[in-house]
Amino acid sequence: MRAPVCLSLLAACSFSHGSMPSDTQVDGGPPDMQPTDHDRDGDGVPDNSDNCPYVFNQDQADEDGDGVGDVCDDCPHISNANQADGDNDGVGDVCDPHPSAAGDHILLFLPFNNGSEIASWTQAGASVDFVVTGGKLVQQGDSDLAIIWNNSLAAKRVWVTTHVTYVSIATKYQFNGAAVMTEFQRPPSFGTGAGCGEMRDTMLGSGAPFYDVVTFDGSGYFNSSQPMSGAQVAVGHAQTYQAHADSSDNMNCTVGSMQYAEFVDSEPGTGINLAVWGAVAAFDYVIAID
Ligand SMILES: [Ca+2]
Ligand SMILES: [Ca+2]
Ligand SMILES: [Ca+2]
Ligand SMILES: [Ca+2]
Repeated sequence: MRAPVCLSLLAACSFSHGSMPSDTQVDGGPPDMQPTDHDRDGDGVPDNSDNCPYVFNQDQADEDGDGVGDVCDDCPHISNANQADGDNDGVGDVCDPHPSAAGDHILLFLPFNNGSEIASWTQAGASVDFVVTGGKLVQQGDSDLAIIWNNSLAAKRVWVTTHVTYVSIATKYQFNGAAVMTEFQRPPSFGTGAGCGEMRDTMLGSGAPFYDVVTFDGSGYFNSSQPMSGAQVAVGHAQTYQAHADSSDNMNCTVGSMQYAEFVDSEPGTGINLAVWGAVAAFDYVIAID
């Protein structure tokens, strides 16, 4: 019975040869190398759906939702899908402190998606309870003073930007507010430093003004800057703070559209500081550009 079967197969093969497509034509021979198959950074996400096809980022985190992943976004905190960068220094035009002069770079960007981002940060103050949750860094404690900082960065000349939302206000304290700071020193126990943010002083009475640059030393806070307008420390209030100290020790503070500069006796190397007073505040991110 074997011979007829073999003959039949041979006949079939002979008949089809030349009229059917070759094996290579049918299945492409070697594995197809279509764009959908590429994963140049090896993070398991194919290039055509990878928001950073050249940088390993399994989590595909995209803080500003512009379709460009955090690790390859030239302004990871501001939506800029076109990634325009006029001076080609890697910092996008919309967040470049010097958009027409190359030389800036992103020193640090923390989107607060993972607790490991603050593992090396040091906390100070009473009842401090900073946690990373829901993509934010939240100071949850009912604290009169809470400081968090990272001493690994010489932040004096760095442009530090954060976005904060007030979750609740602890009315039992005189001061309520939050700030990003380019200096903080301890001791003395209360600390000394200067920050850019907003503060409400309840001792100033009803309709109290709000201040941007905040300075403090071992004995108290000093709201030595200008009153705020159109902004207030209140539940739900959200604002962007940017602090930068120049070579003359002027701290330049931007709160929303307001800008203010004040002399501070700043010391380099004291790291990036985020502070909250008498409030529960949530920080979306912190970015440092120098
Ligand atoms: Ca990939
Ligand atoms: Ca992005
Ligand atoms: Ca962006
Ligand atoms: Ca640039």
